[in-house]
Amino acid sequence: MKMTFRWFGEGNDPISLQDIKQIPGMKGIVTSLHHTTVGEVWKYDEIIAVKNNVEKHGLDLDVIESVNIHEDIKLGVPSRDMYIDNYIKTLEQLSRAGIKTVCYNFMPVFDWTRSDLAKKLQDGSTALSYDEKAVLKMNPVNMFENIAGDKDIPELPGWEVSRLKDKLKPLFEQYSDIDNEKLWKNLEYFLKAVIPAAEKLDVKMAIHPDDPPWNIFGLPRIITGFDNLNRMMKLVDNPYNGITLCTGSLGANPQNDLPAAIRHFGKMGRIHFAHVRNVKHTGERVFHEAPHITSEGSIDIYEVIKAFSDISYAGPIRPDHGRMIWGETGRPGYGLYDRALGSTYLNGLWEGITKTKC
Ligand code: DNO
Repeated sequence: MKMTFRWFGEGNDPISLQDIKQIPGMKGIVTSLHHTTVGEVWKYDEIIAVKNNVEKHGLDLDVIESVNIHEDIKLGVPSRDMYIDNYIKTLEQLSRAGIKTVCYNFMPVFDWTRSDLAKKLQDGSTALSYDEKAVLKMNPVNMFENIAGDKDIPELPGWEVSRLKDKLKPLFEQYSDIDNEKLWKNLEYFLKAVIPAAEKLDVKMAIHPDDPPWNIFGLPRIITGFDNLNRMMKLVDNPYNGITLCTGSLGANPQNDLPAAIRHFGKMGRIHFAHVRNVKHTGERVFHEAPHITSEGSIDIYEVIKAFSDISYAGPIRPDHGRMIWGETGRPGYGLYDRALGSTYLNGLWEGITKTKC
């Protein structure tokens, strides 16, 4: 496996590439053109400028997370064809720049959803948390304000709050007609158009599981577990139609057997990217994000890395959300310190497991 770190770009992330390079064992960067608007075609010059900057710091630009999907594609309205064309054009530019893995998700309206972005844990650190009862009490139209509370929190990745702000109400109305099966149809339409192009361009598509992996606010969510991941892969049975194996998102549902999923999809050659983090379940659909180490959460991270080692996973992996520790402030889930600790722990597990294998 190749250790990578998510970075939000120059001027958009308080963490520098140099900070990231100083994390022992860190090899690559996962980023996006965060200033672009969903649906537009990315410019080659802008992609290459980011790539050069990353490489200048001794790191590789391994994955784009994410090239987001326009809501019209998820809704299946006629303008989707134009947005799908644009999507393919963006993949062409990425391929031309030598970037060969793209992470994306197919969640309607909201990306990852939490009830609190800074839940105080016993040791004084703060973590992202989810409590279904609290979420259900929220008005989704004011979702961001609800979870940010009085905290001065920058925009969340994937949320595009400013773009969506005035559109949430009409969007919810449009989605009132879309149930899980219709969303499947719209995903199929997208994949049938995009995967053959991705194959030609040698760009691996890695869908990210829904977080949390169940419907919220009456919006459908379909990338939720083993059977649905299998169904997604069968829609277009092509190795370029793969997944981001995210232990935190899938692991929010204790029914999801992560090591089994890693072995199964890994043997099929469909895991193109991995996010590894721990969550602590404290009730039914109640959890908070925990330090990566197995003893602190509900997911056995040793077993997760063992499964990756069993499939000889050689792709990019990154620590995922960290807590805020040691007084750090910044993007919820994306501070430097706890993610750096997470990455060295994951590398340590990998070294231990692979060296003791005969
Ligand atoms: C949250 C991330 C997600 C992820 C997207 C992929 O921290 O895991 O925002 O990047 O769902 O498209």
